[in-house]
Amino acid sequence: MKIYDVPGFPNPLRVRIALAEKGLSDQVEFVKVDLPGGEHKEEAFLAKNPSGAVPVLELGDGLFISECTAITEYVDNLDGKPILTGATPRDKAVIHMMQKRAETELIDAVADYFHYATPGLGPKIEDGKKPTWTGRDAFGRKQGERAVAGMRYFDKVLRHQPYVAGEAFSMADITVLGGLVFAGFAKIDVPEDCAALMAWRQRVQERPSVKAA
Ligand SMILES: N[C@@H](CCC(=O)N[C@@H](CS)C(=O)NCC(=O)O)C(=O)O
Repeated sequence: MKIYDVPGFPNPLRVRIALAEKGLSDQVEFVKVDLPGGEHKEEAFLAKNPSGAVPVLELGDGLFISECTAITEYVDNLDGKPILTGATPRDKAVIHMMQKRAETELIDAVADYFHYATPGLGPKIEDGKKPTWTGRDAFGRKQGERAVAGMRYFDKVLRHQPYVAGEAFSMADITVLGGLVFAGFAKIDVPEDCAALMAWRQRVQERPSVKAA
């Protein structure tokens, strides 16, 4: 397996944590993509992922899989013993629901703030995005507020259960952690009163998979 990504970036981190949780990191060849240089917007990369984003998984038969959730589903089910995406219909549904909330209300909202309300990845990349849209800064700032509301939502969830989707660490936790890492990158602070969220972050950061990623 090959993964096209950038070490340290928030979405690539999600897949790297999943691989480490599954003990698969050393079975992957990582290929670094030059994001600030715009390599992900060139034809050769768009042929792998038309969305022009990392990470992308390449399988031995030449199939390319993008989206962290799809890649995580794949690596989690390779051995027939899923530990991150749910083993029962109920667990699968709850994890899917919570991870989607983590994408929409946190990591994607932070990404929009980063790309539209800050210099983001620099003019070479950002100026190509929605160039005629005059309200992009205001939209970006609104998405920053949405991300903070997302943090408050997950704080509330974590006051009553140890992990985002319930009793066990899952893909939903990985997505929330990716969201908080991206928020740090974009300089969006976690509100000081989100004690449960901060305690959870401290705990998950101690996991060997997170330290290794
Ligand atoms: N929904 C995608 C998000 C991927 C994504 O946005 N990755 C960022 C890196 S953290 C990227 O490639 N950004 C490039 C850009 O926005 O131009 C996933 O789950 O893989």
